[in-house]
This record gives sequence, C-alpha cells and structure tokens, in this order.
Amino acid sequence: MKKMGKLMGVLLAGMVAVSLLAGCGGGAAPEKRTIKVGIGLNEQSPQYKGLEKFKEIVERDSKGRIEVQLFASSQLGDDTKMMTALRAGTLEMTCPSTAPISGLDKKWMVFDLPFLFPNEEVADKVLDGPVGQKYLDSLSTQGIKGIAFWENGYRQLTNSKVNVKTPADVKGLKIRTMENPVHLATFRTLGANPTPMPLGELFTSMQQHIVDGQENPLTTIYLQKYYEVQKYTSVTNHFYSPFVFMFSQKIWNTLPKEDQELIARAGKEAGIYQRKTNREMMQEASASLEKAGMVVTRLTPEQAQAFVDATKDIAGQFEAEIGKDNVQEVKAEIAKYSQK
Ligand code: TK8
Repeated sequence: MKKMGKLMGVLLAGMVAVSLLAGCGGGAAPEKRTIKVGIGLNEQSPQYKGLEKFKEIVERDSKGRIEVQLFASSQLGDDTKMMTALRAGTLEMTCPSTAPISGLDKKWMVFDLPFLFPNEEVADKVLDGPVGQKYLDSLSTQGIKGIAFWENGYRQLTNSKVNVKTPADVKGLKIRTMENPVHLATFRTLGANPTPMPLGELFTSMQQHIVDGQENPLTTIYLQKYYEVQKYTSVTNHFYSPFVFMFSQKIWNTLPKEDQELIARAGKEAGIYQRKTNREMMQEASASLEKAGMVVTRLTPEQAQAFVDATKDIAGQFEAEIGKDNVQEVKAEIAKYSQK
C-alpha cells in the first residue's frame, strides 16, 4: 500500500513539473499548420495578387512552418458561403466585399451607400482609422476575426442593351447586384429591375440574357471577361466597395500569439500592396475594355451629378436599419478627412 502511495506521489510531481514547464514558455514550439484562403475573383485579379503577397510574407516569416493555400474563382463557394465556413471553423480565411456582410450585421450597409466616399484617399483614411477598426472588431460577434480592409473599388455599370448616360437610360434594365438591400434599393430607385446573385453565376446569366447587366470595378469587368457578353460600360462610380480580409474566429482562438501577430501583420501589409496593385491595374482596365470591343462611357460632371441626385434619398431610407449614429459617425469621419 505504501509503495502505491509513493508511486502516485512521483506521478503527480511529474505532471506538475510538465505543466509548469509548459506554462513558463517551456512548452513545445508552435506547430506546423496550413491556412486555406478562398476568394470569388480569379487568379489574374488584384485581390489574388494581394493573397500571393500575404502567402509570401507568412511563409517567409514563419520559415515555412505555416503553409498558405489559395483558392480562387469561388472554388470554395461564394462570399456568403465562405463566411459561413469561417464561422463554422471549416475554412481559415476569405476576403468578401462588405456588401454580403450586411447579411450578418446590418450596420455594414453603411459602406454600400451610393456615392459615400469622395475618393480612395478618404476611403483609406476612414477604413484604416478608428471607425474602420471598430467595424473589423465587431465581426468577432459573428465568429469572424476582421484582419484588414482591402479594396474592390469603385463600381461601374455594364449592360448589353443601351449606352447608359443618364438615370433614365437605366429604366427597365435587368441588373445583377450583390446580395445587399442598399444595392437593390439603389437600382430600383434608378428604375432598373435588380436581381441579387452570387458572382459565380453572373457570367452565364449575362450570356443567357437572364440579366442585361451588372456592376463591378473596371478590373473585374475586364479580368472576368464580361466584355464577351456585355457591350457598354458606364463609369458611374456609384458605390465604393471595400473588401474585408478575415479569419475564422474559432480557428484564430487556437493559434499561438506569435502566429496571430504574424497573420495580422501580413494581412495589413498585403492589403497596402493590394490597394496599390488594384489602382495600377484600374488605370489600364478602361483601355483594355475598349480594345476588347466595349463602349466605355465616362460621364460628364452634369451626367454624374444626375446619378447622385437620383439616389440621394437612399441613405435616409436605410438610416434606421444601419443605425443613425453609425451613418453619422462614418459621414463625420469622411467630412474630417475630406477637408484636409
Ligand atoms: C468577390 C466578390 C465580387 C463582388 C461582386 O468575392 O460579387 O460583384 O464585387 O468581386 O466580392
């Protein structure tokens, strides 16, 4: 009996020693891991180039201990499906537009208000400032760790029927929009017949004339080859669309601190690179679309103003759903950075 007591005493001491060692940093080194990232756009997109930069930084600075696997062209589902996978802990990362995030939290609709940001510089300052950080942090209530804002960009209207120069030209057009109430309301207000649809179904829907048109940044219109099924691009700049680079909160919580810090730093650095690349590629996209046979129409200031005037009531329609304070806070930040 005495022997048994002694043995138990030794075992207990051993267990205490191991747990103490682990507790004061003597634990095992962080383990090898794989991070899967899914996006909707293809491998030529500025978004994918941002992911390649993220992969480069993470694999370099983890000395290969962390491998990043990239999946483009909605291989892992559309934005909404991939966000669901993050929340379930079955996918590590994705980078949706802010528009579908409104399905999780209505205040995100603020970023979809028409003609919200006057230019990219102000957008960067607001999104990278305390208000943007507050939105990223709020995703933790949805099972998502918001890492950084990247850039989709200003959205332009394409269609196969009419060279749109005024709101009246939009009347009756069947336009695919992202799955977002503000986008739907904006195009209804312009007299269109909007249909929400995941990006992956869009090309075929235009090819089969299920929809007459869609709206996306020029780089997407070119790189997704929409010129093969669309005739007209009108540079309306009606929405500025941010991307959100995000991580599964469930999986994030299992990471050692050093991996969390590396992923957060790499996501921010890659975001700065992605915005720069996006803007460089945007410069060439218009000429590329014309070379591919599209009619690209840049609106006159008067024509552009007509679209601003036609959609000026949208913010008021959604203020209650978004939260009046949220709308006013974002608009105050925009005003602050617009004066400088
Ligand atoms: C990509 C989407 C896309 C967006 C759209 O995942 O669906 O029109 O602009 O680029 O977020």
